[in-house]
Amino acid sequence: MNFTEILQNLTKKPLADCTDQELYLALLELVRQKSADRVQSVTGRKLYYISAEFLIGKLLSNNLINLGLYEEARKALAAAGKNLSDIEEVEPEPSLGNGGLGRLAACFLDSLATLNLPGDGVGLRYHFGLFHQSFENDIQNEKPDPWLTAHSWAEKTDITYPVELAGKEYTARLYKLAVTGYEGRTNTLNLFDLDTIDESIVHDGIAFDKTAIDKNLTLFLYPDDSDEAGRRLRVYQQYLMVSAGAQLILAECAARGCNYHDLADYAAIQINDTHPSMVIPELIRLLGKKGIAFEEAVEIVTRTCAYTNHTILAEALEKWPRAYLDAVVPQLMPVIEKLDALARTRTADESLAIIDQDSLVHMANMDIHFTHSTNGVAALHTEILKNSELHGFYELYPEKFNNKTNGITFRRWLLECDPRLTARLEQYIGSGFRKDASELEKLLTFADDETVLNELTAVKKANKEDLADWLLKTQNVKVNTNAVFDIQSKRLHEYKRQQLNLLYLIHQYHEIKAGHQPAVPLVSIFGAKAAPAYTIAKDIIHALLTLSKVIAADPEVSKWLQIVFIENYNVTAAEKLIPACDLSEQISLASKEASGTGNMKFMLNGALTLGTMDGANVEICQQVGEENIYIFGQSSDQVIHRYAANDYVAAQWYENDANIRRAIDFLNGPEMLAAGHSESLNRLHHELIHKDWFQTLPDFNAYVVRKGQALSDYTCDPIGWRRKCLVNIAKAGLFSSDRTIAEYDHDIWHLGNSSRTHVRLGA
Ligand code: Z16
Repeated sequence: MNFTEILQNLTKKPLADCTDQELYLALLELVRQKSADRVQSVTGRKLYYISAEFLIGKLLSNNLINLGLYEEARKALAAAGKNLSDIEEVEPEPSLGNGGLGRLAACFLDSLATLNLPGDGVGLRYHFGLFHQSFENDIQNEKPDPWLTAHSWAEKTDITYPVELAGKEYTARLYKLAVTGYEGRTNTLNLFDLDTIDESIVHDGIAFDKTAIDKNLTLFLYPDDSDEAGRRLRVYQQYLMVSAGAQLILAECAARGCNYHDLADYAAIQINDTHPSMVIPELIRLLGKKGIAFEEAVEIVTRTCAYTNHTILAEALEKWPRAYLDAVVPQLMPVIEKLDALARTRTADESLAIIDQDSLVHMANMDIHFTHSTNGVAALHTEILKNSELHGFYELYPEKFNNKTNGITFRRWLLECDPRLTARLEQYIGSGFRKDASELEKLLTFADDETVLNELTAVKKANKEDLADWLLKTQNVKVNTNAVFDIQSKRLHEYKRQQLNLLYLIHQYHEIKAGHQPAVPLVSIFGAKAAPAYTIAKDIIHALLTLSKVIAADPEVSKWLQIVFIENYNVTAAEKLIPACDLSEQISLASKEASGTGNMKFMLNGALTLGTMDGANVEICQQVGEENIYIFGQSSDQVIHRYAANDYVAAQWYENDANIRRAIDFLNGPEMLAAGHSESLNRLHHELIHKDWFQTLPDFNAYVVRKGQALSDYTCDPIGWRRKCLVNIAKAGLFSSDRTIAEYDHDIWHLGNSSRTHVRLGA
């Protein structure tokens, strides 16, 4: 059968007569069948990547590419007058993650399957995932974002496990989603849910009754935690995930012959941030029920589990009041108390305890004591963990600490999102880079080939035209594709410093007004969701939207400057933005961004980075060399010292620098107040002068200068600019998640039969 016949067998009528919806369902079914053919039996150690988030994005094209069906499908559909990209639009995006951490989990699943490693995900089947963002009156508005349609990638199974929450028994049901590898095996993403969830209790945006657990437990990813009921609900969610997950792991291992004493020979469990940390006491509890004594269970679990830390922001390291745990998971508290007592026999340092004097349970502390590996996600981040944030732990367990610099899957972030660039690369260096990312370095031989450089410029230009079409269609804005496309897309957080970019744009507004024309027109694009209860983050969004209007209304300025804040930034939007980017904004306060992964995606697609020496930017700089990246700002050491000395006073910077003052005072000056909301603008103005916790002002001038340099290079030396882009693409291979996963496997997991684990336990 040819491809058209195969598809027609599924649609039961000529393809030309099918709706896009019918074709989507046929392709979904085809992918199901083909991916099932690639399921392999497991021998030896298997990974369970347990995570509250898997930001998988749309799956149709990704699966077609990985199964080698994309081109055939595209051609068969085209022959029937159908467009695969129209069919892609039918698919709702599963937004089961906030940002980097969730997307990393999705990239890791792709690489595990691609490398033919046995590794499944364990998580929750949220009904809505992250909220849908719209702007109403230039203010972020949140609504549910449904993705579960009648025919969904996640298939319901008959497998259920009992989970006890607050003394009541609930039934967790397993849904399985096939994870295809690129020319590799098929693994599984296991997602748990309750049958009793009631989507109709959601009202007024994303509000719902937080007490009706049987109806609301898996409604949303990260329900609003600004009140206590919301925080308790997170504990409920986390325990549902880890208890059902632990039962699944034990059942699968037992079915393969595990006698529980040898669990570590059958399973490796990676704990993704602290959200799944309760899997440690839960496994110890379940092993106890199988007749294994506490001491041995602790050793088994320590050998089986490993922990990844994704942040040094203290407020992001979870500490649960023990009263919550007493109420929600009373069965775990005796175990957690014994773990606390055991930890206290290993160290007298109170700050390393699990239960502190205020009766807070420190989840990360439990992870580090009772897993065999703690890793950071970029070289700088791991060094900061070892030398400052987790220094006491590092002294106690030096052998547990290791670095695993993040990575991204090139299937989604190059082959799928940038087919033009992919085709050119194949023409220059062959297709080996599809499986071995380090082959991108072959591109360096073309660094002085002007034909190649001009072709790369043409690719970028065409991608910018595509983005311009998409912006017109979806956001109703027109952009000038001769302008530099400068993009900052990531969650809205003060440490990521969208407000620094905002102050720059105000500065440019004034400069243009004063007759200082910039080197080139600039289109400054933002994509970001703010946590619903994060007031200052929402104020920053409002200020950018308001400034965007002020500029658009001013013909003198709008010739040179345009701000586009796209609505509802998600994986699908990222796939449109990234290939069209010239300048990638990675401007977090040094030391605060653990790694970043957007930085890698932009680089791979031939954008240059404007960034601080933070997270993986440091390694990007090392790869490409200082002449191929725009670095500015304080170093992480300077920042850490400033925090330690506690002597940063924003108001002094404001008073002593006329440019800073001019930019900040514009925020609630007459032009902005006429176009925006005074309460929000005044609040942000006040925050920047009197707090500025993430030290925007000390980096302001350096940022203005460096960005100016980048824009003038872009205009004055287009060939030199494109050569820098080429070097960035060529040097991006290090940031393939295939490399990251190979390192995890080599150092921590030892999957399959290749080797048994011989992990050294702590003191
Ligand atoms: C998250 O996305 C990250 C850290 C965290 O503690 C919680 C969430 Cl939801 C991010 C980091 O901020 C980012 O630097 C990193 O690249 C990403 O996790 C993946 O490691």
